[in-house]
Amino acid sequence: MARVYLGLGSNLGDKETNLRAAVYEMEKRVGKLIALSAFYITEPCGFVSDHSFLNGVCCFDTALSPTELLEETQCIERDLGRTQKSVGGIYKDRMIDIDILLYDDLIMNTSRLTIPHPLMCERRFVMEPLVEIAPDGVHPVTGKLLKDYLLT
Ligand code: PH2
Ligand code: MG
Ligand code: MG
Repeated sequence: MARVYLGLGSNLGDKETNLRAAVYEMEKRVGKLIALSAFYITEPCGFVSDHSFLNGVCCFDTALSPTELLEETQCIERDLGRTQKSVGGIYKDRMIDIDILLYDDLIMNTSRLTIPHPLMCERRFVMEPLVEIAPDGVHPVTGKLLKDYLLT
C-alpha cells in the first residue's frame, strides 16, 4: 500500500462537479480516500485564459504502482471529458486535471512520470491545499517541510 497525494484542477464546465466526480472515480478505481482539501478558486498560472480554476488536493491509499496510478488517472481525465493535453509546456483549458504530487517518499524520474511533481513547490494552488491536508508533510527530495514552501 502507498499513500499518495494528487492535485486536482478544473477551469471548464461545472468545476466543483468535475473535481467531485474525479474523487468519486478515484474511490472506485484508485483506492481508499484518506483526505480531501477544500477547493480554492485560483487564477490561471503560466498561461492566459478567461477561465479561473478550482483547485484542490486529495490523499488516497492505493495498491497501484506509480505507472498504474498514472494510467488510471489519465483514463479518468478522459472519461470526465478532458480532450486536450498540454503540449510542449503550453497549457490548455480543461474539464479536469489530475496530477500525481507525492507517492510515499518515492523519488522517480522517467520520461513519462516525475515524482514528486516537479513544479508543485512553486505553485501556491497546489501547496495551499496540500499543506491543509498534510500539515507535517516533508518534501522527499529537499527534506523541507511542505508548509515552509508557503512562507515565500
Ligand atoms: N494547472 C496548470 C497550469 N496552470 N493554474 C491554476 N491556477 N491551476 C491549475 O491547476 C493549473 C494552472 C497545469 O496543469
Ligand atoms: Mg497540472
Ligand atoms: Mg496534468
